[in-house]
Amino acid sequence: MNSIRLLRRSLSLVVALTAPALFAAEGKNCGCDCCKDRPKGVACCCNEPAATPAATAKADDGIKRYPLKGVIMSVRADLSGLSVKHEEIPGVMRAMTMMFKVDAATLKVAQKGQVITGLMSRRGNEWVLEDVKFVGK
Ligand SMILES: [Cu+2]
Repeated sequence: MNSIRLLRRSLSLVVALTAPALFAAEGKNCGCDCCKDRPKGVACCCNEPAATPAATAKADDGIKRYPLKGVIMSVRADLSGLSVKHEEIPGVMRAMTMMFKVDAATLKVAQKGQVITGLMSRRGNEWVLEDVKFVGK
């Protein structure tokens, strides 16, 4: 009985290790951890492209990015930036209000008072905020 259980366990381990790749090729739900909560027949998540290929590429560019949370104090379209009152970034920056360059899409939807998270990095003498997410008011 125990040996059967052991055999089943090691079998499922082998399946768990090999199935994602196999099923990924077929585009089927393989039952691996990431597929667990999905209905059967849904393409395996192992087969999906990375959620943010751009972010991955960015992470390889050698620029250090730090997660930040803050509140938009003003939207400065004239500077392509946001004035953000951000929390302390331990070891990097105390809590303060400062300007961040953001992309046009972010600038367009940003509003004063919004709580945001993002990744800040230094570019020359400017600070840039990327992957801006609006998390509340
Ligand atoms: Cu700062």
